[in-house]
Amino acid sequence: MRAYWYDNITGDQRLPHNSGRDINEEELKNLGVLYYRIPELAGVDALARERDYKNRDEITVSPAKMGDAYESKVRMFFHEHLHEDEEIRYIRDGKGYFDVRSKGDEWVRIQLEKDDLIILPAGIYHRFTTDEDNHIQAMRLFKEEPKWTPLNRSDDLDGNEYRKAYVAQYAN
Ligand code: KMT
Ligand code: NI
Repeated sequence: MRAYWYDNITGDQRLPHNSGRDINEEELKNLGVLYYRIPELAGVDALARERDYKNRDEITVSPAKMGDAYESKVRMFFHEHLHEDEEIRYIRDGKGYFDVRSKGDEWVRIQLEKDDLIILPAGIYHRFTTDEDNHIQAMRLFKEEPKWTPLNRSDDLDGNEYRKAYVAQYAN
């Protein structure tokens, strides 16, 4: 895992976009984002049990797996959105970037690779992209079934109870 301020330069989302200014784990924690390195699946099972997760799936994002749908999927994941539930992403292979919004509404880019696990709190605005290698395999863990849906950023979401709870706890 490596985290840094996004450089905001227009162009390919799959490039590193590293401004050169790093962010540490403590700063991620202040945004409600938790990071763990977990080499064994048993460790993930324990964490999931502790935090009361009930569902999981595995996704491979690559042209080999997705064919013609790959490019549109990558664009879709990169739309800024939130979820009404905390979510875990556990990387099994390949690499990718999760971008999360800072308190000041800037992008923080988090590079994840195999054995990296991230917990995103409910209500945080974020987006995802593969990198130039165009391959990631990830386990996605969900607390509940009905809340998996991404809600794209909009002013309407300012009144969303999960967004409000996130802002109250982390973003003011
Ligand atoms: C998300 O919530 O944005 C995602 O799950 C992206 C795909 S996981 C590699
Ligand atoms: Ni998401």
